Order: sequence, then C-alpha cells, then structure tokens
Amino acid sequence: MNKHYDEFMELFSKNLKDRCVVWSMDQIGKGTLTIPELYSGILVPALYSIDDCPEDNPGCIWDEHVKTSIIRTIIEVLYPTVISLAERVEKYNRKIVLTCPEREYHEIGLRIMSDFFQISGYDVIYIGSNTPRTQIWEVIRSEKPDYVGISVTDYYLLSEAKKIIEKIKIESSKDIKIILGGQAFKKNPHTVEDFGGDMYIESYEDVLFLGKGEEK
Ligand code: B12
Repeated sequence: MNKHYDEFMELFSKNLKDRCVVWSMDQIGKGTLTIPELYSGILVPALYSIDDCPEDNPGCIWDEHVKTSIIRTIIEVLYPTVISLAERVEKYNRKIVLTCPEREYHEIGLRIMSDFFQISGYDVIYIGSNTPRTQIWEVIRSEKPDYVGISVTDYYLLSEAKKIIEKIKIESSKDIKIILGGQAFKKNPHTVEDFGGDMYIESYEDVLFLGKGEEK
C-alpha cells in the first residue's frame, strides 16, 4: 500500500489533477486496489496530509481547495464502479440517511462513507453538507430510514448535532439508530453518548461489522 500511496502523493503534491484521476481509475480498473483500499489507504491520508496555512501565508487556501477538488473528482468518477459493486452485493434492506449539520462544509468523509454503505448493501440517501435541521427532519419523515448518519468536523457545530439528535429521538415513532462520525466526535468521544448517539463509526471495516451485528 505504501508504494501506491507514494506514487499517488508524487502526483497529488504537485496538484497534477488529471494524472491523479487517471492513476486512480487505472488502479481500480486493473484491480490492484479495491475501492475501500483506495479511499482509506490513499485518499483519506492524502486529505489529512494537507497542512494548515501558516499565518504568514494565507494564500495557500487555494491549494487546499485544488487538492480537495482532485479527491472529489476521483470519488465521483469512480461512482459507476460503486454502483456495479452494490448491484452484486446482497441487500440488507436497511436505509441510511447521511448528512451534516447546517454550516458544516466538510463532507468528503461522509461522501466516502456513503460509498462504503452502498457497496455493503445499504440503501443510501446522501444529503451532504450544510443541511438545515428542518430539512433533516423532513427527510426522516418522508423516507423513514433505519439509520441517520451525522458528520461533524468543526467542533463548534457539535451543539447543532445535539439538537438534531434530540429532535429525532423525541419525535420519531420509529427506533432510528443514530450513527455519528467525523473529527469532532473522534476528538470528543464522550459527546457520542452524551448526545444520545447510538454509535461512532469511522471505517469500511466498521460498516461491515455493523452489518454482521445486524444479522445476529
Ligand atoms: C478539505 C478541508 C476543507 C474543505 C472541505 C471540502 C468538502 N467539500 O468537504 C473546505 C475548503 C471547504 C474547508 C473549509 C474549512 N475548514 Co477545513 N479542512 C479540510 C482538510 C484539509 C481535510 C478534511 C477532510 O476531508 N479529511 C478527510 C476525511 C475523509 O476525513 P474525515 O472527515 O475524518 O472522515 C473520515 C472519518 O472521520 C469518517 N466519517 C466522517 N464523517 C462521518 C460520518 C458518519 C455518519 C460516519 C459513519 C463516518 C464518518 O469517515 C471518513 C473515512 O474514514 C482538513 C485538514 C486536515 N488535516 O484534516 C481541514 C480542517 C478540517 N478544516 C478546518 C477549518 C478550520 C476550516 C475552516 C473553518 C477554515 C479553513 N481553514 O478553511 C473552513 C470552514 C468549514 C466549515 N464551516 O465547515 C480545521 C478544523 C479545525 C476544527 N475546528 O476542528 C482543519 C482540521 C484544518 C486545520 N488544521 O485547522 N476545509
């Protein structure tokens, strides 16, 4: 995996978008990497490697945006592969809504988890970033999911997630399980239980484990 990561980073560090995209498609096409291996072993660490802008160089924000866009494009061009993997897997008959609270713009982690749930047989409704509380409630009412997955990166937005969870727990007639994820929960693990979340998940293996628990 290190060899693959190094190959990718050689291109990614120079913002060679087209070559990053072609390289990723090649690995999946040839079968040298699976989707979870590419996402978890290469794309996620590549994103974490993006450094903070130093205070004396605020101009580096554009670079963060370019790099984010490279990863985003790779994930979207591989979506047809995700569809075909999902078609071949046994369905769980479980529906999950994936969303971020209002003002949370970090959504790539959630987007990656969306593909992981999909290739594991879940019926996924991916909403994504910056979703007003009222809209989260609307989707729950109309789609009646078994799970709601909430992603928070910015810890200032944890209180918003808490309000969302409280409303779901109080108002839903169905026993909806709340799955929490993202850096804010990872760094403040007590909040998962304090807010009434049912579980914290962060990887493809966790999704497989969740499915196995369900089968029992
Ligand atoms: C990309 C990025 C952005 C992009 C986001 C683009 C997008 N569409 O997602 C943009 C440019 C918009 C952005 C903006 C900002 N960002 Co920013 N950003 C990042 C960066 C570089 C990478 C984040 C990322 O995608 N990580 C990779 C993903 C895959 O990891 P992940 O989210 O942890 O997800 C994994 C798991 O946690 C899990 N998971 C995540 N969510 C969920 C949900 C569920 C349900 C489940 C089951 C699992 C799960 O699955 C994933 C796979 O394992 C980090 C830097 C860093 N070193 O982390 C900063 C970082 C997160 N940003 C930061 C900040 C401060 C900001 C800004 C406020 C200002 C700024 N520096 O630009 C704004 C405002 C954003 C806002 N209000 O939401 C800080 C956060 C600090 C904090 N408060 O905690 C960081 C850490 C940078 C830093 N060192 O200061 N950012």
